[in-house]
Amino acid sequence: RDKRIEVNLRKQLIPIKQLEQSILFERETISLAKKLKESNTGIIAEHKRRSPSKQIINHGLNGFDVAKGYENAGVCGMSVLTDGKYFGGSLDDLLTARASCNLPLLRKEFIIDEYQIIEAKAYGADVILLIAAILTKAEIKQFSELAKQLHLDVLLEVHNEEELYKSIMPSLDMLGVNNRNLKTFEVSLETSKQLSELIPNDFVKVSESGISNVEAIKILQPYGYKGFLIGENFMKTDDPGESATQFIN
Ligand code: IGP
Repeated sequence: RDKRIEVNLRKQLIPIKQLEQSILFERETISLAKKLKESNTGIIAEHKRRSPSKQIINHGLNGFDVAKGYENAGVCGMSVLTDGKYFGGSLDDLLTARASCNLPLLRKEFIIDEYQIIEAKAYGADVILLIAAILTKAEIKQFSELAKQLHLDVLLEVHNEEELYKSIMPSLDMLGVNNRNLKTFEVSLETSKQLSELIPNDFVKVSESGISNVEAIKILQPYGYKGFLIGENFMKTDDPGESATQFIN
């Protein structure tokens, strides 16, 4: 398959057998979905160096401090961008987060291959992201079922109704509505509002992107959202943990 070749060309891959024997692969994972259900604030704080829309977001914050700061702030989970090309992230960033805190960690990546899911677990992730816009229904099923076998939570991301209808299946834990239009990069909380009633209640609803103040959360909670994924708003400051605190108290 073309996609697989693409992944293989990117770097020298560690054999799957070796990943499966790693210490972190044996680690008992923590459920982000469960934490969100039990929380009143539901913040998932992201480690994000740069983005296609904003270029540089921060100038080299220390990853240990970021993860510890988020944990001390009382967030429910942390998202770590591991994509290098568009976001300047790496698997090292995931390992650094894993070494610094006990939060459930989401591997934020464009997952197009089973290998990346096994890799996620071997590098300390608890949750994977699947993006409906780049996957077929069959792939979403295959990848989410593998994740469940590995005791990883699955966050499925949608932008519109079609993607949502295509994706609804029992092997997902959380449904994330991305407020950022992938073509124009514009963000609008209206997307979360409009799609909320179409998401069955068995899934934890997460609103993603463009959340820049507590008011946005107060607006979205009545629509059933329990999780709020926030990156830039925290990472653009000198102390992301401190910035997250303001969203929790
Ligand atoms: C965070 P923001 O606007 O708070 O920085 O957004 C997160 O939602 C965003 O980084 C994101 C993303 C993605 C990045 C959501 N879905 C998919 C890469 C791939």
